[in-house]
Amino acid sequence: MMQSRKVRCMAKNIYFVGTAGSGKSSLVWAFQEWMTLQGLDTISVNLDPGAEYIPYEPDVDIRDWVKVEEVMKEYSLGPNGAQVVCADMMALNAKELAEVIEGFRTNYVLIDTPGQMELFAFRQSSQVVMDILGREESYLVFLSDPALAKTPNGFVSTLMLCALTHFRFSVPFLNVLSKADTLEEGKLEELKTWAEDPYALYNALTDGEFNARNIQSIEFLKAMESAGMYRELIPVSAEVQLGLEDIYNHIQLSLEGGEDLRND
Ligand SMILES: Nc1nc2c(ncn2[C@@H]2O[C@H](COP(=O)(O)OP(=O)(O)OP(=O)(O)O)[C@@H](O)[C@H]2O)c(=O)[nH]1
Ligand SMILES: [Mg+2]
Repeated sequence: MMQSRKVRCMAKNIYFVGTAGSGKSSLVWAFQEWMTLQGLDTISVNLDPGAEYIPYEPDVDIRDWVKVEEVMKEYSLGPNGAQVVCADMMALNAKELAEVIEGFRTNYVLIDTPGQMELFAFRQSSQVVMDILGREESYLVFLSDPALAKTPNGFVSTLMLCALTHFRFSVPFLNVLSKADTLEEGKLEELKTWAEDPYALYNALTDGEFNARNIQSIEFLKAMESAGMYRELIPVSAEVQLGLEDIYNHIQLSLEGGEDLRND
């Protein structure tokens, strides 16, 4: 008898990471909508204990365990201090979080990370969370915000932020250019060229001028290239549903060797 193609295996944990306001929550929402339309089984997890507004209803929400507002009151802390305490408290609740997620018996866990990316990227607690949820099946989608990436120097900066995040977690990753719909066509083409051709970026960085800042950017760019961080940048948009299939294809290729779990 033919086996059904919709095989349930160990869930893949897909972390959406990026600077504050880069579009993480919107992309989780759009990607989940797209996955659902494809007949793929997903859940969304909010890992931002300070989130005030989330454009979707998370299936699992860290705020059920830890909330910035409450920590501020209980420990008389300001918002930043409370965020740090909350980030650390997340690790204490990671096992329970993993059990709740496991209870959904889903294939894809879409994880929305805190607004301030340093809380996720640089606190030890997120390493604990990733280990407990299953590091081998983890994938990072790093969001480069056009607000930063649109200048040559900012473009290299966002490559470095992506590299730093990857360096911290060492799991397969994809660098996406979020909110691509906000860029004029010419600008988007220019950013795509920078992403495909290091010489184009090199030329844009120097613009014929060699000053200390340019030389520094070029050295950083070279470091990104030799560290294998100078890679494809996928334009995506939650607003106009752009690049969502590209994200899925990259994840499949990386974690599943290309096997498609769609029930078509
Ligand atoms: N035009 C456009 N706007 C977007 C897109 N994605 C997000 N935005 C807007 O960007 C702002 C921030 O989006 P969020 O999804 O909340 O970003 P975030 O990274 O989750 O923000 P924090 O969690 O606060 O760091 C909101 O005003 C969104 O409407 C997009 O694809 N296109
Ligand atoms: Mg968010």
